Amino acid sequence: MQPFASQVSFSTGVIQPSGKVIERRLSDMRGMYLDTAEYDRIMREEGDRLVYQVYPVALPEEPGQVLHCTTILYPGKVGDEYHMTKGHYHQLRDRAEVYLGLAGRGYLVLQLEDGTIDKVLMEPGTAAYVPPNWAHRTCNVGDEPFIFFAAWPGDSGHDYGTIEKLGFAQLLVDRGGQPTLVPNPRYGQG
Ligand code: S6P
Ligand code: ZN
Repeated sequence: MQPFASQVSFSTGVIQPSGKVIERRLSDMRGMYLDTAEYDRIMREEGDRLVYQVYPVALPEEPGQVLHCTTILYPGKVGDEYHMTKGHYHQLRDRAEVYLGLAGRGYLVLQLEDGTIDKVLMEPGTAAYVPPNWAHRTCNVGDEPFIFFAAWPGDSGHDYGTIEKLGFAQLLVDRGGQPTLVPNPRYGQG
């Protein structure tokens, strides 16, 4: 493989050239937001919102590579729960990851498989570390797109199923203007 470079726009999050851009809409996240009545109302009255996009640099997912991409997480809420990514563990649980905040304001929410939760505030310039074994999800707590760059080992793989089934033990919600973690009453119900 030859060395190469990609251009990352810090203001828009667009990477050029990029691989296939991933778009996640509200309909891709059915069951993930706690307030299902509000989810249904938005889908019915406002339509299927774009929640986030991922611009990947095209690379083979194999040992030795360092995969990297940007995520553009649009502002908004479902009820009092902030727009968020689906969240995942890495298939190989001991593969870590680095996030770098480029624009906007968000939280990285992390969880171990025993339900232990932590969160890290991310602003432009914040390099946040996802250690081995932690599931990770980001939430936009601002009024502008929250944009970050991520890099992780090429053989990590993604396990979405565990989070789709069990959820996160705590959810990030707006409590009087303050992003606050609250217990997820549906955690672990499968
Ligand atoms: C990949 C890394 C990020 C996420 C992206 C979208 O390991 O953690 O690039 O893929 O932020 O989140 P998700 O949970 O839908 O993959
Ligand atoms: Zn990841």
